[in-house]
Amino acid sequence: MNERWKDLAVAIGALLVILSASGAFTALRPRDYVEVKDYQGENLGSINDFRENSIKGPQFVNAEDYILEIKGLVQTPVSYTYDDILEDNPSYEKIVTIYCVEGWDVTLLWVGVRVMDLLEEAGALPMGDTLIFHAYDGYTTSLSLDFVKDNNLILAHTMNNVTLPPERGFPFQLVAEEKWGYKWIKWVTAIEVSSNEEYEGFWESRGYSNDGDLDQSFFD
Ligand SMILES: Nc1nc2c(c(=O)[nH]1)N[C@H]1C(S)=C(S)[C@@H](COP(=O)(O)O)O[C@H]1N2
Ligand SMILES: [Mo]
Repeated sequence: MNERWKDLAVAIGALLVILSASGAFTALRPRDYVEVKDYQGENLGSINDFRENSIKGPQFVNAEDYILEIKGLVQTPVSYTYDDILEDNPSYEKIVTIYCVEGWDVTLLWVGVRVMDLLEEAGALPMGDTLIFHAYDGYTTSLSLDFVKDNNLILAHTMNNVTLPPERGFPFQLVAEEKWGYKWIKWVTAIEVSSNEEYEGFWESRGYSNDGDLDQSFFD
């Protein structure tokens, strides 16, 4: 390296130290580490192994304006910011494979908050047995509340140690383990407690099974 480049490198280094001390990088929360590719002996796929075929293409959600609503059959509707969700709830990690009906799958390390923890403050009413998830692109899907509870389903904010990129669902994607990929809603904006077990989301109302169980055909 010649001297001029060395000086430049030192100047950039100093600038980075000042910026990180001043908190300018806190916007990169929760984590922006290098992607992990294996974890506790398991080989993981990559966040680049997905095929992007969302109904309206990638959505770009701004963390500063983001609100997650908990609504429907609840004692008190509640709205959370991105920071509220990450700061006030423990995060859990799981290695789970997502299978799309189009024939691809990816196994990743997911980190996120439990859906049931997010419902606690709002308080689901006794007749609420279904959760309808709404997304920024108008997509919806639903699951039974018992399934979400019994499997400790999480809304992931991190995949393979990297904050979800916009096209992967930033800020949150539902990790709907044991269900086909169309239940893994991205860009989640609201969780609605409902008593309508027959509710059909975007793909479900177009002929895909409402149970969405991986061990069954995805056609109704
Ligand atoms: N909001 C939203 N979530 C969505 C979708 C979508 O179109 N919009 N597509 C679903 C489907 S069919 C799959 S397989 C998974 C993963 O899709 P991806 O590879 O496009 O991320 O996201 C699911 N979640
Ligand atoms: Mo899919």
